[in-house]
Amino acid sequence: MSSPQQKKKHLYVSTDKHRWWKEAVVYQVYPASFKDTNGDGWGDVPGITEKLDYLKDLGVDVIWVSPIYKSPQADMGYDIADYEDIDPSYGTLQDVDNLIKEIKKRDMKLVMDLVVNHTSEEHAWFLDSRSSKESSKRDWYIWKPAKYDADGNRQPPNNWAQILGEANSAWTWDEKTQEYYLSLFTPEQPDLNWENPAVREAVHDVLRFWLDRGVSGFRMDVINLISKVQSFGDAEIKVEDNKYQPGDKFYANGPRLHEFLKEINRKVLSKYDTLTVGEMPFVRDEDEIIRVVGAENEELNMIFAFDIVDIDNVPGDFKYTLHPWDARDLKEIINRLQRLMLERDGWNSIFIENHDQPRSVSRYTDDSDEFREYGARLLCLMQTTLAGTMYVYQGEEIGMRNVPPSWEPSEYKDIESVNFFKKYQDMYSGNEEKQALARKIMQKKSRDNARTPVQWTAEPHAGFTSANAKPWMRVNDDYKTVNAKAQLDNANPSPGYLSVHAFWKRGLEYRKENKDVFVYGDFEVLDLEDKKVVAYKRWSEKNAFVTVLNFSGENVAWDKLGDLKVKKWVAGNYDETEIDSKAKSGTLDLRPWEALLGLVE
Ligand code: TEU
Ligand code: CA
Repeated sequence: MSSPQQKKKHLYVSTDKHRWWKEAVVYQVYPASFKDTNGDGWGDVPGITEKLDYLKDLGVDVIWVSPIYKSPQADMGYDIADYEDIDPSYGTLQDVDNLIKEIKKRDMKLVMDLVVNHTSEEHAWFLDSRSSKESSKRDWYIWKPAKYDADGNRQPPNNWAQILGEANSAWTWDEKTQEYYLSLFTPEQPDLNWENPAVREAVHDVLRFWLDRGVSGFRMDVINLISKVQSFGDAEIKVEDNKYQPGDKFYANGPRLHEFLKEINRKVLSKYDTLTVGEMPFVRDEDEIIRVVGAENEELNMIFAFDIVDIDNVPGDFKYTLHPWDARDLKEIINRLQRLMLERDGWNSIFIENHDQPRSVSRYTDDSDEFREYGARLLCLMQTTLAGTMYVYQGEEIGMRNVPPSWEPSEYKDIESVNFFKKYQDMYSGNEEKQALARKIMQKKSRDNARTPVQWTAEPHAGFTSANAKPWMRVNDDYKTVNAKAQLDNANPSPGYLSVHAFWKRGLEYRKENKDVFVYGDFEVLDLEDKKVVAYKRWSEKNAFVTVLNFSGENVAWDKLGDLKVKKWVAGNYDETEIDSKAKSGTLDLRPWEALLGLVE
């Protein structure tokens, strides 16, 4: 199979400690856009309950719901005003209890989104904190006096940029008490002060509240930002034409992060059987990652690493930039993270979409009518054959696309897009080229792309809400052809082809049947150098598979199978009635975006 040298390097490694959360298929629901049941154009909790049979049938084990707590929705619920209540736009606590009951009935689990780096400015804790410098909750948040420049103008305490609006400072001035508070994401999202033990205890209570109500774990929003370097110094100047600078060196994986995570684990999580996944932007350091997800370290089960979803950002710059990439970049990331977890007993999460990212079929493949379904099946084949816990984002299973380029900027609702577009209008007013670039970047990178309503049917508003309602966000124009019903009704659109949905369903099933390989098995990348093809081998003591993915719109004669011999091609994104005619060794002729999975001798 592999050369003797490689064999020596890769004695069979397996993270063979079976856990339910390693084998689980997690489906992310972005509730506002999932399913509306009361005709107000906004998705709701009963809408999730209504679709449980659909999710069960797809092969989902765990449902992660983005925030449904009480919130003024400045950042779509990632600004929480009450951790122990549900926003009326989503329903009631009783609706959630009912959802949990129905989920359990189907032998599935619910994971909540825990947003505790910051609260809403409308949370009672913050209202109290900002009421006076003497408030007992003053130091529940991060308050600092102003600085003054040479001309005597008031300036924020340092030069950090706001994450969801980089033209602005990360600090917000409070007129009443004449100090700044830290608000890394938006002024409506003040950062909690985790240095204060009372804050940490209050957070622990939030976890207990939901665990005792029957949830099975948490996706922890930007959990690696909770410990800040207490000097609050200026960040290095990296983006020349911006007043404020990326400050992540000071707040990502800060000095007390591991202490705080271990405390959560010891005091709360260790008393329950949970799935925990920490969202961790900015971190690339392997030791840092293993400190969190290493089996021995008692922090979190896994993290969301940003390597793949940052692949097209200009390094060191902000996210709303465009940067070319090819299969080599993707392979480098996959290889590094797969090997890291095997060699150091950690655990991966496998995802390429969520509510903060553009649609994967548009971003990593070709979403034209000609290739969209091939691209979506290719990405499914990739994800379902990698080691880690699988995350599927709503609509990914039917190959939903980015919003069309023709949409006006006014269709973009996300605060991050709004701030970005405003920055370009302010900075480059009258410059048509820059305005066109801003629109292009938004269409390629904005979070709105993933937030259009789920396309259930070909009926008005794609069946997301009632015909006479106005959905909170416009439905993608392609819903008449791209929708779940069409793919369920016609799982075999032509002989040898599966609909994207049917391909996902079979892929998830196959992954579970062969979990010794796909979940727990070893990994070896084939040929890091090729610019178009991503390929790797996965194996256990029983079986070995090879995945070959042509990440290009061209025909490729690929000859890097080496001494691997394919016994049988078991899945492909082209006509599977002809799959047996594909070469089983030597040179493999790949069509545009062709993807193959083979059982290896
Ligand atoms: O996102 C954190 C984050 O850093 C990015 O993914 C963010 O979306 C941005 O695009 C970076 O440029 C989490 C949530 O997933 C996101 O929806 C929230 O807006 C954010 O935290 C604040 O809670
Ligand atoms: Ca509703």
